[in-house]
Amino acid sequence: MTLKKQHSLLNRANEACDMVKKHITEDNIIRIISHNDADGISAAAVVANAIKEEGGQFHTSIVSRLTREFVRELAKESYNLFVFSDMGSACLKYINRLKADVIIADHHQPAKIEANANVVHINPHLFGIDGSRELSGSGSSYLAIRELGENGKKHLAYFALIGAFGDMQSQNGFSSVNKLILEDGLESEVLKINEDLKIVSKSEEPLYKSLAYTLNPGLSGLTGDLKGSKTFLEKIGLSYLVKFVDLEGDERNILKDELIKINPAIFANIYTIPKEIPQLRDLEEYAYLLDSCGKNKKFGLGLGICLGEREKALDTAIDLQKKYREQLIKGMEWIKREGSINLNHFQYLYSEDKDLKRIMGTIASVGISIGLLPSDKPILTLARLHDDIKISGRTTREMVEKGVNLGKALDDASRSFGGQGGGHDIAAGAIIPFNQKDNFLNLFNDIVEHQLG
Ligand SMILES: [Mn+2]
Repeated sequence: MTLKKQHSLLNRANEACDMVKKHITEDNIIRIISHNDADGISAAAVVANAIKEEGGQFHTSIVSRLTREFVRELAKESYNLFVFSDMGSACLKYINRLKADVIIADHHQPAKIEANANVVHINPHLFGIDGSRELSGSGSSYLAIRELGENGKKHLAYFALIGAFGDMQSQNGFSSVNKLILEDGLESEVLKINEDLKIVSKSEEPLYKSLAYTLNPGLSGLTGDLKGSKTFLEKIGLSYLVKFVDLEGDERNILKDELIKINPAIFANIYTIPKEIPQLRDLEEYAYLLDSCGKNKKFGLGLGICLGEREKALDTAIDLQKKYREQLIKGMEWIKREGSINLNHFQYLYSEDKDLKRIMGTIASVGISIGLLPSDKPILTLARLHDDIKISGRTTREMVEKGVNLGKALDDASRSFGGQGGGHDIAAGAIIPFNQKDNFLNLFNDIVEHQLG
């Protein structure tokens, strides 16, 4: 059954591949529109890299949200092929009106309408595959170009996994279509797996920063805590200023044993591109770097790095990441101090602070993973933007198994008060008018209660 679903999905993707091939042959510039997070940027990158390798041309826009107005503007452009990656499925109604050929390569919950004949719609949900953990937007996009060229594009499969990491689809390794993509990457020999400590910036930062900046998996007492990390390293007899790569073998073993005591998941499979420079070698860290580009609205920078730009572009991106990490540390201090606001069936964070607003989603997840916030309730983060509130929601796999569907709950609750929302069962978003905040929170609480039966 599973294989049959995958087979139907791959068949759909091959239709897209033929479409891309046709437009490259006709020398058409291909218009790519993608989402602004790590998954969206890798999605645009995998398509753009494939087109580039085949001698084709592309024009890319990275946007935070696809609106009806934006699709209307696109309709005025004279391109013959539009590719929507990591977005588009929810906007099918408007995309259907485009007169050109269209590929949608998405993994968010799709609108319940049929695609027109000129639209190839790739989305795991259409084939009974779970888009929140079995395939990312960059994965859907990779499938759309997988068979392109003489030898296919398996050497680009790693971009699909960068996106999967960006969308947190790798909690216990990769499964389903993500696993198929992983096998493509291994087969191409561009990608390697080995077991090691999953701490970040092993060759760039002093050890205490590597520990404090490690978010996945979270390390209680160390993640987000520079002082805690220093104290921990002093206690186990290691210099906190040394870099991980400069540790002796026996020192690495001490560190490994002590970190495993805090969280066994810290020693796990690492996915790397050995031929890459150290800063981009680890796929998960590559995703973090793209995420900081995205969060700072430097989408071109992130995409440029994926297309091979190094040196200055990379320095700028790493600089952004440093600033972003400093903000995360402050954010972690904030939730440690304030905690979350609790209703019966969910908890939330609210802020009007410019810096906090950008990182609230991340600190909410990390806060739950290291026990600063309760894990038995979904969490919403509410960021005020003038007259609106931007909401993002996350929960755990366990809560989803109990019936929680945040995409549906946020969609229903926001619509009732003139907003809009949607997404995945485990992670979703919405926008509501500021003056409906309390009504929204109460209704959302009722909906989650109802979902929990
Ligand atoms: Mn995505």
